[in-house]
Amino acid sequence: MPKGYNTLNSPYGRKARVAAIETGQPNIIDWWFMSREERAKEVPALNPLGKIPALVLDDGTLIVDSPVIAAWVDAQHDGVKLIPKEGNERWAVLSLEALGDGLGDAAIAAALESNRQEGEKSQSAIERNISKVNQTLSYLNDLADEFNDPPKMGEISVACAMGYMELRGVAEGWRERFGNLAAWYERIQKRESFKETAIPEGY
Ligand SMILES: N[C@@H](CCC(=O)N[C@@H](CS)C(=O)NCC(=O)O)C(=O)O
Repeated sequence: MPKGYNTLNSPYGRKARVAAIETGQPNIIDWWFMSREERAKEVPALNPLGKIPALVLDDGTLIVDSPVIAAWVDAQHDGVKLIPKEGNERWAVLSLEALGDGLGDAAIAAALESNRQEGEKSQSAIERNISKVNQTLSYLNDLADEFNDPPKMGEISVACAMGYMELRGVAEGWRERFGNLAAWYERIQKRESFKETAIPEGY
């Protein structure tokens, strides 16, 4: 069985797990949920970028990063695809997935910078990243009424990034400012795939 390297709080790793559940393949990957120390020790030998998620197939093929792992998961079943095979719908789904990933990047960067010691942290880096988060939330708020239901890979990526954003308290008060998006986010959290992959307390 393919071996997956992951953590319990990664929005990117969660995307791949949600994709597996949404396509009816909950056990297609044998995940190792690593601690931060295990990741630092083990992952660079597989993925030179040292990042999770990473997937190693039975023949040793390495698959990175999360959009490619998600595409691999989607290629393993014959049902309705999370990533449409052709047409403008394909490019719209992949672009929404990329926006979700970028939202996760900005939320992580803001959270990491905020956690640095006083005197070492850059207020301008924090503000730049929070501004990217807010701009993206505003853009998504305008699109939310047209989101796919059931979700495709774009919506999955956005919701996973927002889960991390909430966990770290980036963009406080976003629900009041972006009501459409908040209503959609509440609905998607009720899906089995999101409940099963919720970030545990304490992360
Ligand atoms: N673009 C990558 C981002 C992956 C990523 O940033 N993973 C983080 C965890 S959420 C990581 O492994 N960070 C460790 C590091 O950068 O050393 C993807 O979509 O998979």
